[in-house]
Amino acid sequence: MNVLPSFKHSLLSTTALATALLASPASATLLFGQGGDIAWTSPVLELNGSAHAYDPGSGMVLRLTDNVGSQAGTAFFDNPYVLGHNSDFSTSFTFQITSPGNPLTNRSDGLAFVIATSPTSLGGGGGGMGYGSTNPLSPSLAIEFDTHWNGFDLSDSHIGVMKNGNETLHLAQTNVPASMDNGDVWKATINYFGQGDLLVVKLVDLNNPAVTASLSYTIDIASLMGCGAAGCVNSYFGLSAGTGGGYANHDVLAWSLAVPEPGSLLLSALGLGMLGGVMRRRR
Ligand SMILES: [Ca+2]
Ligand SMILES: [Ca+2]
Repeated sequence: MNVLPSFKHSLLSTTALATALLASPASATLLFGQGGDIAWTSPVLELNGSAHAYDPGSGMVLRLTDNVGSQAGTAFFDNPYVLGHNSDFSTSFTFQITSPGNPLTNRSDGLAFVIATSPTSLGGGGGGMGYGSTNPLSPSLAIEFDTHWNGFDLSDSHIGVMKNGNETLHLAQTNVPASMDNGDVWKATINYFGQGDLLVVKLVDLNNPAVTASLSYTIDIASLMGCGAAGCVNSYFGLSAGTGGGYANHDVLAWSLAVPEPGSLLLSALGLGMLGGVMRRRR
């Protein structure tokens, strides 16, 4: 494997850092899309189904679906992570859902942050939003930002915590006091604290910051994702969206992903070309 000199340096210093901070694992923050180091066209992102990089005139976005019916799209970061029982992660992304289909009550269906076991995972569209429906991802965790009321939903604008690609079963959910497909830029922030199994989700309409929603839920993600006596399986972080009878453009503008340092070591082992850029911040 070719390893660039800067890689060697980063790998060595990262190894030293990881050794020094065993009691307090460091993390690295990856920044995709607008304002970040990694373009939506980068080969480290696996784009599946209807997902594609697109410039609507305001800069490149990750367009998970166009505003046509019956779409499903996912985008996963290609680096595998082993989510152990004490693993933390933190992620945030800005999204914009535009041109919802007419009539407006047929807007659909929303998008999700997804943890799955393959970077090529692609669920069905409609209410499954690219993580569930006709091809449920299992095991998986999805945090959905749902813009369409189905019979099993709380409302036509809610956040849900979902597992194993089952869009009908909300482990936790909360209303969002505005339509997420209003064309505004929204920011979702998801933090997970492995030691207490605590998942915290926050959402704000950046064009109208008084509009917020949040929820917290206790869930053992490591066990959900197959971490048991025989060890743990690889997990991948991604985003998904779907359309059904109704539709909209589902765009992600920027995505930040703070992951444990060992994942970054694996990233360097994979020989991916921007380690120096992505290892820009540690905590
Ligand atoms: Ca729905
Ligand atoms: Ca839902």
